[in-house]
Parts: sequence; structure tokens; C-alpha cells
Amino acid sequence: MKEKTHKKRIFSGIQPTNNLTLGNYLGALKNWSLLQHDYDSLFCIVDLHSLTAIKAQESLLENTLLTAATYLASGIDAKLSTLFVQSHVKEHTELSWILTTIASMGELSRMTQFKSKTGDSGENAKAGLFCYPVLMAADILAYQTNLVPVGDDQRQHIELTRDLALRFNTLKKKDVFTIPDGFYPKLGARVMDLQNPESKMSKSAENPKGSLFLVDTDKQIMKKVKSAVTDSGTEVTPHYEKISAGLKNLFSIEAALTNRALEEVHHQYVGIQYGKVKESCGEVIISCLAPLRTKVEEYLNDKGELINILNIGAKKAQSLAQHTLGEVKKSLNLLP
Ligand code: AQP
Repeated sequence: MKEKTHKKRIFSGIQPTNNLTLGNYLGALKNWSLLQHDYDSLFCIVDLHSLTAIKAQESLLENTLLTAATYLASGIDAKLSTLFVQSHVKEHTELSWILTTIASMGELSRMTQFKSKTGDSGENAKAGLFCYPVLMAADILAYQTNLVPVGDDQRQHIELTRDLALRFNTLKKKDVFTIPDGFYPKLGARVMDLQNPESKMSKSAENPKGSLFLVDTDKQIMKKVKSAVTDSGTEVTPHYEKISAGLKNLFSIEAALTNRALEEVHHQYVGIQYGKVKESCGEVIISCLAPLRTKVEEYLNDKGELINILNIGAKKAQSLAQHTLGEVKKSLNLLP
């Protein structure tokens, strides 16, 4: 049960598997920096999750600091929010184990992210990827979270988290866990890959040309936007339904970055040649990402301060998680 606090609580995290993308920014970070003013906010760098991407382990340390710098550069204020690294709070893994005892093989094997990340690896599919959503549920439930601001791809994991929390509460006939809700942005909840607009933009996509990284230079951004896949047409038509997924993606990105309605952005481009649309959209993206990139570099220049912020955050987070774990263990009759 939650300790007395005036504000509702939000929790969210990003895996430090690589440089963060524009998808991570629009689906998660941009929202977080707005919500932190109204909620008791915890933002985690979920490094243990990224161990499931074996390749990511090579640069985990650098990417953890880069992710922390990106959180701060996106407007997360360490004085308002608790910013910390998942592996610094051991209660996440402890609670994860407890939750695996009530999660079913059936529900975990239905997770689309597990299916897409394991592909046809069959018996070689890693158990860590299978249990990934349970660790995510533990991350959220350890803090008696009310709201989880994430992108659209996380809906299924949030549903599972709610199911596990409800199941545990029902089994123990007690509200041990707060039941969290997902919070999805109206625009930018699913930024698509520029080269394959049927798939979402990802940090660890095989083809980096389809992902706009927050550390990309102006030149790289413009090059990627100019080579974004659209369709065989030449200029934007007034019928939105007839527009290709690639163009819709560019319009949605521009709308989300400039806080305008999608219809307004589409309308502005009706009758304009695709080449010009891409150039203009590229300029908007550059004008938003360039200042962010400069701030990331500034934060990275003082790694000591970054580590200090993360240590303070871990202490605050751990005291909250310990409280929940205490209640959980009591309800399970584990000897104190
Ligand atoms: N394309 C996207 N559009 C909108 N939101 C997105 N998010 C991720 N991609 C998009 C949101 O960013 C947060 C990061 O989640 P994560 O790092 O835990 O893992 P993910 O969802 O699997 O993100 P990636 O970028 O695709 O990472 P990799 O390649 O490492 O698996 C979440 O809130 C997510 O919704």
C-alpha cells in the first residue's frame, strides 16, 4: 500500500540498448518532462532489461550514462523527479521472481514483443526475453505506480502488469499493489521506421537508416528524412486516407514535435512535392533535436554529476521499493 503522498505517482523507463531515438523521445521522454510537474515521478534506466539484447552489453556502461544525460536534456529535472538505474535497486529483481510464480506460460508466450524479438529461434529463445514483461511489471508495481507514460508498443505489457497486480491482490485478499494505468501520448505514440513505415522506429533496428537518433547530426537527420520511404506519387493529395504510411509518419512526427494537429500539418502540405515536404519536415526535426543534442553533450561532460544524480535517485527509489517488498513478503508469509 502506498505511503501518504499528495500527488499520484508515475513510473517509466527506457532500456540503454543504444542511442535513444525520436520514437523514444516522442513516445516517452517528451511526456515525462511535462508530467513531472503534476506527479510524483520516477524515471528509471532499465539496464537489466537491456541484458536481453546480448550485443548491447558491450556498450552498456556508456549507454547508461548517455541515457541519463538524454533524460536530463529532455527536461527531466532531477530536483523534481527521481532518476535512477534499475540494477541499483535490487528489489526490482526480487519482486520479479515473486511475480513469475503467478504469471502463466500462456500469457507470457502471447506477448507480441517476445514473439517479434525471438523470431524463429524456437528452443533457443532466451528465457530472459520470455520473462521480460514480468520484470517490467515488477518495476512498475514496486513503486505503487498510478500511471505509466509509455509509447503504444507497451500496451500489452501494461495490461499484463495490471493482470498480475489484480491476481496477486485477489489471491492475498488485500490491496497489496496499486493497479496502474498506461498513459499514451495522442501524437507520437508510435513513430514508424523511415525505411519501413509498417514497423515502429527502434533503437536496435537492423537498418539504422530508418531510425532518427537523438545524437544524429543535422546532416544525418536531413539525409535520413530525405531518403524516407514514401510512395510512387509526386505531391501530397488532400485525401488523408489515400496518403501512404511513410508520409503519414512524417506528418505525425512534425505534428508531435510542433504540438499541432495532424490535420493542420497535412493541410499545410497539400499540393506540395514530396521532395519539398521532406526538406521542410527535416528542418523542423533538426530545429527540435539540435538543441537537445547540445544539452546531452553538456551533461555528458560532467559524468561525476550524472553519477551523483543517479546515486541520490537510487537511494530514494530503494526506500519506496523496500516498503512495497515488505508488504509483499508479509502477505506471502516469508519469515522477516
Ligand atoms: N517508435 C516508437 N514510437 C513511440 N514510442 C516508442 N517507444 C519506443 N519506440 C517507440 C517508447 O520508448 C520507451 C522505450 O522503451 P524501451 O527502451 O524499454 O524499449 P522499446 O519499446 O523496445 O524501445 P525500442 O526503441 O524499440 O528499443 P529496443 O530497440 O532496444 O527494443 C517506451 O515507452 C516505448 O513505448
